[in-house]
Formats: sequence, C-alpha cells, structure tokens
Amino acid sequence: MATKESSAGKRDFRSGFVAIVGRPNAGKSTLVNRLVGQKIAIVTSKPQTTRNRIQGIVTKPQGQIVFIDTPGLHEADSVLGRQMMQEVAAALEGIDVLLLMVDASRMRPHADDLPLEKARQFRGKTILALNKVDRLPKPKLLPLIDAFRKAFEFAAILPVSALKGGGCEELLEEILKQLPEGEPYFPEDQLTDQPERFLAAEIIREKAIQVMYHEVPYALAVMVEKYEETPKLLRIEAVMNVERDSQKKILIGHKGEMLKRIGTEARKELETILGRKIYLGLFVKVAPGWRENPQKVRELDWRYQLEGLASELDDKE
Ligand SMILES: Nc1nc2c(ncn2[C@@H]2O[C@H](COP(=O)(O)OP(=O)(O)OP(=O)(O)O)[C@@H](O)[C@H]2O)c(=O)[nH]1
Ligand SMILES: [Mg+2]
Repeated sequence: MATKESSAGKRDFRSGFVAIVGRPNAGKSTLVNRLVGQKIAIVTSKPQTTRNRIQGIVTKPQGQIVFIDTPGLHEADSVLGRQMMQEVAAALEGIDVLLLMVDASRMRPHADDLPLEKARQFRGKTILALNKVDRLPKPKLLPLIDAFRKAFEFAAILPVSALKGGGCEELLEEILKQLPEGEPYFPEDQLTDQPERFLAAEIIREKAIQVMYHEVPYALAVMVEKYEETPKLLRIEAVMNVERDSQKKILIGHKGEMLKRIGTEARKELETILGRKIYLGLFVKVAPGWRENPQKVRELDWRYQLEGLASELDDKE
C-alpha cells in the first residue's frame, strides 16, 4: 500500500518520441535547440543544412519528449539527397507523435503537398507547428490555420516562433498531452544522442556554410579525425571535404584567410558549448563528386564513423 502514492505519481509521467518533419529551412533545428535549451543542431539561412537525424531530449516534471530533428523534405537528386530522405523515413519509425513544421511566413504554405503527404502516410497523431509567425502579419494567421485544418485532420495546430520563443511552451504542453504515460527513456540531464566529436564537426560545417556561397555549402562534408583530451586543452583536428579543386580554393581563401575565419569562429563556439579550451586544426581535401558516391556518402556519415571508432577500440583491446 505504501507504493500507492508513488506509483500514482509515476502514472502521470509521459514520455515518447516526436519526429520534426518539414521542408528545408522551415526552422526545425532552431526549434529543437530552443526546446532543448542548448545548441545541439546547426542552423543556417541556407536550405538542406541538416543531413542526419539528431535526437534532442527535453525532460520536464510532467514528462520526457525525445525530439528527432530531420533533414528537410525535398526531391532528392543525388545519393546524399536520397540518403537524407532515408533519414527522414527512419526517423518516423516507432515515433509516438509526428510534428509537422511549415514556414508560415511563406506564400501559400498550405498549398505545399510534400509535408502533408508525410502526415497522410504516418497515420498517427500529428501536430502542426506554424513557424516564423514573428514574420507573419496577424490577420493572415487565422485563414492559414483554417486552410490547414481543411487539408488534414491534425491533433492540434499551433503558431510558434522557434527563433523568438513565442508559442513554444504551449507546443510542449500540447505534445505532452498526446504522449502515452511511461518512464523516461534517457537520464534527465542528457540532451542529445549526438557525441561531442560529431557536434564539433557540425559546428565547423555551420561556420563554413555561413561564410560560403553558391555550391560550396552543399559540397562540404566535415570529418573529425582527431579528438584528444590533453591536460591543458581539447585537441580537435578536422578535414573539410569538398568536391572540386575550385571549391577548395574558395574555402581556403586568399592567404588562407577564409579557413582561418571559419576555424576561429568554430573554435570560439565550441569552447563555449563544451566549456573547455580547444585547439582546432582544419584541413581541406578534395573528394571528387563524393555526393554521388554511395561508399563516400556512407564514410562521411557520423554514424558510420562511430561504428569505425567502436571497432578500432575493439581491436585495441
Ligand atoms: N524569423 C524567423 N526565422 C526563423 C524562425 N525559425 C527559424 N528561423 C530561421 O530560418 C532559417 C532556417 O532555420 P533552420 O532551423 O536551419 O531550418 P531547418 O528546418 O532545420 O532547415 P534544414 O536543416 O535545411 O531542413 C534560419 O535562418 C533561422 O534563423 C522563426 O521562428 N522566425
Ligand atoms: Mg535543420
């Protein structure tokens, strides 16, 4: 009988997995960072920034939500693009709630069928987040909600601003309502499933995308080759792979200025996130046409690298 109270308390706790799916640039990664309260996913103004699914874990007294950030939905025209769309499909497996996100500030977002198609295929509870409402004139909001309501039977439609934070608490509450009762999946202080060394690779890629233009951001893949704790600092060495010599030249810049700038910005941000002094060494390599090479696309994927690291450790034992 003594357990009655605690088990009753437990019964109130909800937990589950929620995939965030939408077009590139809708603000999915911005939302995950905002809800988790720390940067775990990179954000840029250019579409197709996220390439892998990344878990962001939010633990509240009422429950735990494991968000899965995903690459933006698009018609893939490369091996990399198809792999990104497979990441979205994999993210949808076994989730409790689908969180569809659209950029509400765009022209006629309700006329875009690709995100709605995902919702139709999913068949489970789907919440719609209308993002970037900070950029939407108020009179436009209600007609937009109405149009989406007619297009699909959402469990809820919520206007949010992932950037400014508006509506985000309400969104969390609504998601928690839709989750089943259950135990947390992760310790309450865990924020992501992504190892630090891959966050480091992503931060470097973000800084490069921010200063690059044309095709260079899309042709870039960053691999951390060394990640060593020394008594004084964390030593990171990373290779930035691009597809062509011309892209390598742009990335290095005049007298190496561009590379230096990317390195400095990445190091500073990583020092803030990881709370350690960091040495960051950056190298640029050409991996010709890697986005069209299935083997290369696999090798440059952090999950694949993680398997490699695990077997390296096994070999040493
Ligand atoms: N004004 C405004 N901008 C936003 C909001 N949310 C995100 N953004 C901006 O939209 C751009 C894209 O944001 P991301 O979070 O990278 O978008 P994403 O959906 O993850 O994009 P992909 O990874 O390419 O699929 C960035 O410039 C963000 O700052 C918002 O609520 N309001
Ligand atoms: Mg993203």
